[in-house]
Amino acid sequence: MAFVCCYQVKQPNQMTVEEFKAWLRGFDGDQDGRISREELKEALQSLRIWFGGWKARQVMKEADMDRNGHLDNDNEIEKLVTYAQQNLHMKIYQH
Ligand SMILES: [Ca+2]
Repeated sequence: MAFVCCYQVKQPNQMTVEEFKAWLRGFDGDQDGRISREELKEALQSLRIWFGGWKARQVMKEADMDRNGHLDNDNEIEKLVTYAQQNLHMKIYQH
């Protein structure tokens, strides 16, 4: 696959980790405090990130350390933050 430009962030993409978590919670459709791949996909698509579904799978591979299909603890969210910074070009500040 030869994608030259795989993503496009048009919304404000600078936030603190706390804001990032709050933003994520907005996509926690069933309000169970965990982020599933589907919820993550919606979050990515809301940023108009291309191939949101594909990227959501990549993120889960990287960040879902206990492989339970959800991002549900601080370590996993931390990984997600790192992924977003490195691969989604989001600027997330540690305060
Ligand atoms: Ca997990």
